[in-house]
Amino acid sequence: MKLADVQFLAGKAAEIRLNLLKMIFKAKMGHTGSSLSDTDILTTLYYDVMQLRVDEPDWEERDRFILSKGHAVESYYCILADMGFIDKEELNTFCQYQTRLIGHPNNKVPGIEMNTGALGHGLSIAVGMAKAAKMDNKDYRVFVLMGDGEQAEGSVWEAAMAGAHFGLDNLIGIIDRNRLQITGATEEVMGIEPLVGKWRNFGWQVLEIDGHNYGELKKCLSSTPVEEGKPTMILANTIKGKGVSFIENKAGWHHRVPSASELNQAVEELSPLIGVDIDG
Ligand SMILES: Cc1ncc(C[n+]2csc(CCOP(=O)(O)OP(=O)(O)O)c2C)c(N)n1
Ligand SMILES: [Mg+2]
Repeated sequence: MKLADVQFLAGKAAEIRLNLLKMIFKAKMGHTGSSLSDTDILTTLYYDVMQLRVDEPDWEERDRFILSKGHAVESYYCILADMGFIDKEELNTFCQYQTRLIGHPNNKVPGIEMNTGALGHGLSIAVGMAKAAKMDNKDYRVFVLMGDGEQAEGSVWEAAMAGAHFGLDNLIGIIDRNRLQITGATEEVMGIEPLVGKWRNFGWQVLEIDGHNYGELKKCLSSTPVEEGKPTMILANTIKGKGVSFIENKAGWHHRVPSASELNQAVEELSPLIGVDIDG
């Protein structure tokens, strides 16, 4: 990956992180740690990987994306606004009375395929979409982002079987492996290891990467199917709260709202990363 591309994505991700923090601060609610955790994954997907048309959100050939860890909607809304699917001004209505920008993904918002939020359902929906593409001889791919705590949902494993059974090599799952869920460490709340072995044994091609490394993200998100006839699962090792020092790796920040002084500190940390020189 070219240095300029990495710099562009890093600058964009910092901007998204700042916008989502401001949005959460204004609304006085939101999933701060969860959204900061997946910002680099979503930024790479939306700005560098997926085939989309902003002026035609329902374009039939578009790649599909489902945010199965729907609580982390803030990074998602901020990216959709930055890309132009919705107006940036609308972010000010997040979680306000009668807004479309409710606290979990809402498919009344252009660019959003599916309402999610009850964990454990995104992969099943993605299996259906990927199967439909195969049946219709379409080339689009289906991406689905799950949480690691979400792996404790039984329905994930039913979908895992179906994805392999139907040979859905157009299906790419991503697990945001930040090792925390709502109340603490995933391995304390409900052990999910060995995760690589589980997915391999369910018949998936598994790739393990650094979920904050744009080069690694781009490479594996772009190079599927890795093996014809097999769905792919990308285990993205991440840090919950990534990008803001005092939020990183703290379960308490799952859905904590920053105070005014915390927001100022986050602005100080993130602002220098925005708008880096992409010619460098
Ligand atoms: C079926 C279901 N049960 C419980 C919840 C409540 N809940 C919201 S977020 C969350 C933790 C999710 O952790 P993880 O999947 O690791 O996501 P992260 O925020 O760490 O990326 C839980 C249990 C839910 N949304 N859906
Ligand atoms: Mg987690």
